[in-house]
Amino acid sequence: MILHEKIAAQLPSWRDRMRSLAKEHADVVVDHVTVGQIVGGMRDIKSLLTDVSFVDPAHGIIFRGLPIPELLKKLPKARGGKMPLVGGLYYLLMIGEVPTREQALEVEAEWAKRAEVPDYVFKMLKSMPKETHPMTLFSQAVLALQNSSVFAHKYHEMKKDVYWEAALEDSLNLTAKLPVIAAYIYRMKYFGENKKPKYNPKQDYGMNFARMMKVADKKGYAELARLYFILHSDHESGNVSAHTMHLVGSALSDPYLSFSAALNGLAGPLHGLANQECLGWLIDVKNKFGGVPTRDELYKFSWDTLNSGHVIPGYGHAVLRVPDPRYMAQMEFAKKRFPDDDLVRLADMVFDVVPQVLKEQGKAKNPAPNVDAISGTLQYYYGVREFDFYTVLFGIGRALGVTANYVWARALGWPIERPKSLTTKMLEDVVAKAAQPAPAS
Ligand code: HAX
Repeated sequence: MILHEKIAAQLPSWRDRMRSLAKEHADVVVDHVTVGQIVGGMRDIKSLLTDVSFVDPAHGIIFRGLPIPELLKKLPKARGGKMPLVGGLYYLLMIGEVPTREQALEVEAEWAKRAEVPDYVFKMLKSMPKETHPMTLFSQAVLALQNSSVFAHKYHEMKKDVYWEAALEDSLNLTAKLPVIAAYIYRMKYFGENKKPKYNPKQDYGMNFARMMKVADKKGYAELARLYFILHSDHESGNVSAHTMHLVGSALSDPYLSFSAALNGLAGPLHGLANQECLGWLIDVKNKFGGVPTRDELYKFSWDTLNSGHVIPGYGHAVLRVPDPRYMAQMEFAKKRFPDDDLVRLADMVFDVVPQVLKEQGKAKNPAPNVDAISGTLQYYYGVREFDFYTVLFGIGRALGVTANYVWARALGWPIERPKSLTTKMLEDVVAKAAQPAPAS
């Protein structure tokens, strides 16, 4: 299988690099850590290692060296579409090279072979109370699949240096099944259907998802699904979902256990729920003014939001200092396909007005839009209007990045993660010591 061959070929040199860092340079100091970082959620502490993606304050997320515009240009496209094959992105994340069309299609073919979901998973989902959150269902389904984990089954007979092979098998099996599970949850939860979605091997990942979701414009939605999954796939290792996968995986929990945990983190309101908040805010504006407001009305509405103690959702970012290229890519998608849609016009006006308001307020370090300022609007346009489902879509995309990281973490033999804790008293002692005058020399 192509991913296996390519990783195996690269492994010796990666292992050499890792060995050299660990054995010859282990004492080199990388950074210092402040009290503010410790009490501030470990913010920006440079302590994680990944080669799959990197968030650059000026260029946004860089996937294996490619910023988003370049990524979208270079990856091979789906047949009859302008958006890349998701299989091509997975190849890039795993291997670090832009695939040919054939290589991207090989990954797609692997997914098609592995997409069958056992019946008991659907039965379990169906038996859950109706009001269960779709992210809970999604995470449960992933956990329910854990008994098929190759990694878990082979664990006792495998040597450490082949863990990655079982991890790769699990990652391909898992990512193949996610669109089927998500589409089932969608049709069951909101439309009361109980039919098992069928993956069609003649269609790519994006088109399969669009067809199984049964949206009206399948071709358009397949393009959006491709873009959406690609843009949400990875975001370094420090955000909650990526870090959870990394941490749980470091205990050698298999990819199903680790990804289910990552989904539970993604389900938190401070992480994956932001896109629905943004769309909600836009719809509030639209409802209040009976359509797209004037610039002045929007300016006042934005200030009212801030003055009532709320943030303007979709704006600001912990790392980025420019408009998020993921926002720009989605806005370009919308403007090319449905520029006259009210919510798209409104989102565009928000892009014009809100940064100015945030600058006047003077708090946000980055007054520009992030990915969530527009992603819900695009789903809404295609008729996927059940806000609480949006995080499930994010989860399908995120699986691509975190499983690639998982495979490489096992391939390079990364150890169990174990940062050190201090007590509050210890931290206060450090502060008191730092405040003492330096002894005269
Ligand atoms: N509206 C109002 N105030 C904002 C703001 C916004 N959009 N963005 C930042 N600020 C405020 C912060 O609340 C903070 O105020 P306090 O000093 O009173 O606490 C101040 O500006 C400094 O914040 P920052 O350093 O610029 O930003 P943070 O790294 O602390 O936070 C956030 C980054 C994305 C959480 C923040 O910008 C925010 O709350 N934005 C709105 C919500 C949002 O869009 N979330 C989605 C983020 C994308 C994502 O990761 N999705 O998974």
